[in-house]
Amino acid sequence: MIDELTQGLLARQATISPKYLYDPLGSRLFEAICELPEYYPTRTEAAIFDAHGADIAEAVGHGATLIDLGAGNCAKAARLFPLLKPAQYVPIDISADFLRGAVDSLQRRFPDIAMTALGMDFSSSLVLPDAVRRERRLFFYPGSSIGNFDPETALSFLRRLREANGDLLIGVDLIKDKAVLDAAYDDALGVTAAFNLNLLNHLNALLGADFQLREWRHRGFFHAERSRVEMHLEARRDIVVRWRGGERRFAEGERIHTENSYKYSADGFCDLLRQAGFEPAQRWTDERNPFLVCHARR
Ligand code: AVJ
Repeated sequence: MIDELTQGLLARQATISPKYLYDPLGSRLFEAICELPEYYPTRTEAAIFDAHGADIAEAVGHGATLIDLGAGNCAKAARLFPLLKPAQYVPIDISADFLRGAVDSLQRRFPDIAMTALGMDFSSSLVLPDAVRRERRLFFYPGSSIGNFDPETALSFLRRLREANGDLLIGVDLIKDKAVLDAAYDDALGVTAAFNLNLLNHLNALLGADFQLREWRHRGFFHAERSRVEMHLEARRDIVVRWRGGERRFAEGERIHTENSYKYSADGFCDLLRQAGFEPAQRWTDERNPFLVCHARR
């Protein structure tokens, strides 16, 4: 992890993986983002689950082992429990402590569902312990988190899910107006800015770095040709950052690339699922704020 971070900071285009946005404060800031008027994905996806819950439950069936990738506060999956009636719930998140707090209270609310919380980074490898039943696996990957991978990496990730013997219920954000996307990733209240800047706090803690947050500015915008939203942190002036074992100079205006959030067309994403060996069996969308929920069979 330390190597990954320092290499990223020293690269000509400095880059830090978005998974480092999620320290305990970052996870809470992300929860706040989901409540912003400009950030439509969470709300739109929830509306799709509400409108088509019965269909989704019929497609998925009861008694599955629901494996929640990037579960966070587990709220999305919990809302589906009454419909899907899973036999086992396996939330996975890189923010392990945050996850445990959420699962403890969830287990009290749903004592009949066997729960196994896993604090791990599933993006690099997906080794599930024996406690996770092999039959009837359903990977749940909502919120367009798949958009953090570039399409090639998304493809190999999807292949890995398929090889892990699961069907898939996935939510994917779709291409839409630039103005809507720009506002969603650079909101008026500045919560997304705080979320992005907090990455520097996390780096200070992980690396013993001396980032001063006031010297950096949030950038978040849609790049239509690349079909993705990009987030960057931009130096407000010439800065030298030091950490245990290294340093780097950033010129005024120079950026650290912190996130990509790819936006797909519904057909384009279903093609990707097919390339990964999945059969996209059913899809549900919201026309007003284009967003796709898809059930794919292995
Ligand atoms: C959690 C990756 C789906 O890309 O929309 C929200 C993260 N970044 N605002 C997204 C995020 C800035 C989010 N994902």
